[in-house]
Amino acid sequence: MSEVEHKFIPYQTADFSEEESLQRSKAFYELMDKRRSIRHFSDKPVPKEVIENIIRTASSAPSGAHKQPWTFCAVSNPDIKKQMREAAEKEEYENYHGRMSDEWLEDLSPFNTDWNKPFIETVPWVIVVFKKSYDLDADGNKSKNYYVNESVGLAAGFLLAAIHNAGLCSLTHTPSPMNFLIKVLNRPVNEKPFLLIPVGYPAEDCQVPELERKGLKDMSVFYE
Ligand code: IYR
Repeated sequence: MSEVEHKFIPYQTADFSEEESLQRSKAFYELMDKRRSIRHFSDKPVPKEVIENIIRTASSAPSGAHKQPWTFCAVSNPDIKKQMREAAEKEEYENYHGRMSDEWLEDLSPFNTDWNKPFIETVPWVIVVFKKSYDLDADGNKSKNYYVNESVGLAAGFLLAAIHNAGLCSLTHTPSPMNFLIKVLNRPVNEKPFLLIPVGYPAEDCQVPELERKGLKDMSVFYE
């Protein structure tokens, strides 16, 4: 056990009334309920500062022992986007031509997806989220991270919410396997790709499948 005294500071939440909490919880639900994954993006630019704020928000997520075991790579460089598109399409071609089961392909049919991923090049920004299985300092010393998948999943959730809150659209894309991203983005050995997230505005003719969300009764249980 360490003998070091660690500093604690006072914490205060916003002091909302019950009525304010009710209104805010409803307004936030209504905002988030409008979020949809899209696959038809415009090439309209998004300022770098917006992306920086979105990434700051993502990195405010809780993580195991506050290790923040993630790296967000924000790519607007056209050559790198082209390399990512080509490598993703190569893997996805194999997925759609034999690697995915018939049941899987059937489950995906409402979404009209295929191996073509032009949006990786169209969008102004692609954010690739990496998880750090362990930390590595400048001298090559390793240190542990904890609950890495849970932590990075939470940060990715914050990221998607921040993207939507800024009036932008995203897709949680997992070209599989994703190891080509390590090479293309020149990431260190302790980082593994977690999600590839195109970020931008929808194309003018963008459509999304008509989906229903589960109601409260079908996805929650209250024990009062
Ligand atoms: N990675 C493929 C297939 C795919 C799989 C699932 I599960 C999805 O929800 C959507 C797509 C692709 O991106 O096309």
